[in-house]
Amino acid sequence: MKFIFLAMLGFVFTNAYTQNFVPNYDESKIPDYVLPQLLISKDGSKVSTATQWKNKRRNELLANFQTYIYGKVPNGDVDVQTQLIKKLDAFGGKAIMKEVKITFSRNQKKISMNLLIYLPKSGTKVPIFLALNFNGNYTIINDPNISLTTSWVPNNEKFNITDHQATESSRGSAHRRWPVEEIIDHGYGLATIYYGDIDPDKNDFSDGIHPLFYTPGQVHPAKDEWGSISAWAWGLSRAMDYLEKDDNIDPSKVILLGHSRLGKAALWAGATDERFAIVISNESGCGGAAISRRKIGETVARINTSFPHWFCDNFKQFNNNEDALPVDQHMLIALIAPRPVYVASAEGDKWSDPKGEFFSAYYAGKVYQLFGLTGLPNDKMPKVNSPIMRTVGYHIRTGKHDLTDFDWNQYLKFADLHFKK
Ligand code: GTR
Repeated sequence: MKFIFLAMLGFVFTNAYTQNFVPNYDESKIPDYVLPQLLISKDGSKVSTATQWKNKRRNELLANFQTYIYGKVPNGDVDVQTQLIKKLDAFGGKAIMKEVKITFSRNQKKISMNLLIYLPKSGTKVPIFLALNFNGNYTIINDPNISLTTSWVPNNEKFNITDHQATESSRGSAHRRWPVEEIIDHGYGLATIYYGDIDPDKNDFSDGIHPLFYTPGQVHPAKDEWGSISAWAWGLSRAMDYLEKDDNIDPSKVILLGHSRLGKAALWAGATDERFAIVISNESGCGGAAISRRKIGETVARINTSFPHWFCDNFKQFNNNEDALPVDQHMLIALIAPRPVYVASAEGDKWSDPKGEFFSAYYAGKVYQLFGLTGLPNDKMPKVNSPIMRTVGYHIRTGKHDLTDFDWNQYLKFADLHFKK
């Protein structure tokens, strides 16, 4: 009874806050702020070499992001079973399509995620993009061979989804965001997973991967334990465990890509798992690439209220209190160094704060310089549709919040630039 009352109260508060929230889009109204120092260690010492960064500063920052923002993955092994469920020719025989079911079990509970893979038939181990998708593997392309997801999906009248179960009517519905044949023709593979297989995107910690790691009696992650973004990132690392074993894939050339909330997950996975060779954030915004202290568009308080399950509970201490954060998001980008990282924004996506995303990418450059690599050339945002590609890449394109062909074309070029040199 008490729990139901509190849940109702929470719901009323969330709705009221979300409805009354007025985002600031005026640069002149940004409060003065000082970014935490990237290259000064906790003990006050200066970080001036790549070794000092790798052995000391990087660990301090990673620990802060773990404790205060995304949450720690609890200790303990999980049993993993991998099963190849489909292997077929695709695109008239120039590619193969595979479905790999990966089942995790622990604590008498189990969940499965389905990895959908397209690979060009090239005779060599290919580089591959790995990306989570929003609505199910079967939505990324109109291919009748792809299994419908059996995980919880959001209801959607347009696609006749009324009981949180995927229906045939949304097969291929997201194809515009997934130029699979172009990726194949470019010599790359694509692997994708429905993010809801790992943890359904709702404020409910009784489903998804979290309960497998609970201690006896636990029903919710501890304050510094993983929220959903960290869980999705964990799933990406488990997909990587599989990619490393696939004979047709080059595990040293896995490019992690994510859009929006899945861009936040891609950045966090790229920060925590150094096996990912390149990391791409497409319009990841607040809690992703955007500087939190700018408070433009979506803010920490707003994201923690609308999506209370995305970050760890400790992050809520920083609602309307960004200056107290021990880190800011340029440090997240820096955690990816020395591996190439690409941050992308869209002009019409003010909610994600394009300028704040650009600044993160720019400031992270200091760490790339320690490795003798080049970040973005200066703190002036480039013109729209004029990508910059160094070890750090950035573009702002025309158009709205989306993942478009323009974006993909840049990512293919960026991957070529770093893999084919
Ligand atoms: C919005 C959210 C953003 C972004 C976006 C998305 O509602 O406020 O942080 O993640 O969703 O994932 O499409």
